[in-house]
Amino acid sequence: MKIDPRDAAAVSAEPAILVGVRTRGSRMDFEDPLGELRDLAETAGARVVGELLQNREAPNGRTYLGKGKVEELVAMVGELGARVVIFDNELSPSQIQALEEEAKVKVIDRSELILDIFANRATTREAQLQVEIAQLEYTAPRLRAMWSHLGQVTGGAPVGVGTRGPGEQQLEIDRRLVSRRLVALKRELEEVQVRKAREVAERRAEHFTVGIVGYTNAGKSTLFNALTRGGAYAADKLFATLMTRVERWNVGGANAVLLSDTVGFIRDLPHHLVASFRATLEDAIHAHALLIVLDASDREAPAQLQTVREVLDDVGANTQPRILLLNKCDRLATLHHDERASLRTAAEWQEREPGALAISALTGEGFDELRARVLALVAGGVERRTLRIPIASARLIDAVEKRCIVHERRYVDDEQHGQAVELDVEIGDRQIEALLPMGEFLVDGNDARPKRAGWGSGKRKPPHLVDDGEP
Ligand SMILES: Nc1nc2c(ncn2[C@@H]2O[C@H](COP(=O)(O)OP(=O)(O)OP(=O)(O)O)[C@@H](O)[C@H]2O)c(=O)[nH]1
Ligand SMILES: [Mg+2]
Repeated sequence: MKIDPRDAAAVSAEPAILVGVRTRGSRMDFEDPLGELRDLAETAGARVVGELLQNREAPNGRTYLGKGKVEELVAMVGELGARVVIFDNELSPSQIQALEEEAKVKVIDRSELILDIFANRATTREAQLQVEIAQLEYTAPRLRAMWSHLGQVTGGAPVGVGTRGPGEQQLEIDRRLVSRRLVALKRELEEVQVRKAREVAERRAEHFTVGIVGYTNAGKSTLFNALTRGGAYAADKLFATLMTRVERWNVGGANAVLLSDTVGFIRDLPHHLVASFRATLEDAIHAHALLIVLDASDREAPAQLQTVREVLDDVGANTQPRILLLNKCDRLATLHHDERASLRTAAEWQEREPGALAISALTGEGFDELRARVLALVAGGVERRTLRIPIASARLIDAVEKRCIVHERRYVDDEQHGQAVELDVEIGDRQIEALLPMGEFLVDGNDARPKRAGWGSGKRKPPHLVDDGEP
């Protein structure tokens, strides 16, 4: 038997009713509480025909919604011909079961919806493995509910769970099949990930790496494409990107870094999903620096930034320097006055987030400053220094000329070192380190080689910059 819970949770093209329960401390958007769920549902392909919202101190244990609201929902389902009900909240298996008994249609929650989107987007083997594992782990305890979905899928009236559904024995067999499949999938994923972790470690040891992270739809892939040769899929959809991409980005002179585009974040992502995200975010977690992309034209930007920071903490990406990018600044001018009034102004952002940089991934506004900031990170503490390099080390001299600002050149000839060139340059610690593999030289009269703190602390091999073309 092939276990494919995707069929069970798939919502494509189905008339759907969205339901949200706003409890105390909920992070829903106040003005449009179901806005994000609507985007998610549409991204998954559902047709939203109705919405229902309830404010409650705490959810109802059995049906999440209060009794009266459940009746309202049942009536709506009938009137609007809905085939699926999508909850913004995370439901327990028994709540799903109880709601399905009442509504007589499929009920899924936000996590299942997100998983459904992931399932449709997953194109690489790694992403497919991650999605299937997350689905099985999430769905396995809901097998009963799943079987009622399958009852519908296979035609006929919805099966009342526990009445005409599969017997306990069948459920037990299915649970065992699920756990066996999980073991096999996890083993395969582990192999893929060991290889991936090795690649990431290699990249990190040899290059300065920069990860682009941010809320879904913030413009990460658009920025990535604008800065590099591109190739990342960018679209006005949630979770357009599921796998990381890595490309080189020239940040000025012959200094290039490796930039990675990553999967977007979203609020209230359940923990098992975060776990599968973790591997997807390997590049970002181990990056030397992070660019946090925020859609500054979205009213929810402050809450989204908070989510992004929480996820970064969760996955352990919290030691490297970060640059906050206020993206889509070109849109601000086109917004209606009322819409703009609900946004933070650039000045307000600056005040709360010193160092935030307004950019537009579409028009390229702010890119020069962004390059300069990243270059400063790459270079380390830039100072004016004098380098003495043997004339014979043509490659080294060339690299310095290309990567640094050179104020003066002098040719010198000393007995100990022979013919050399002295360059007065602006150069950072990391740039010096990056030059070490190319040959011996003096910095302000001292051998350049004494130990310096590298990018990858404890790494024996000094990391170096990517060479864009021949020096
Ligand atoms: N006006 C404007 N639109 C932008 C800008 N940057 C991105 N967009 C649009 O925002 C939408 C989402 O862009 P993506 O680059 O796919 O966003 P993402 O962060 O990669 O999204 P996910 O991969 O889904 O997490 C697209 O329709 C882009 O054209 C910008 O600076 N200005
Ligand atoms: Mg993307």
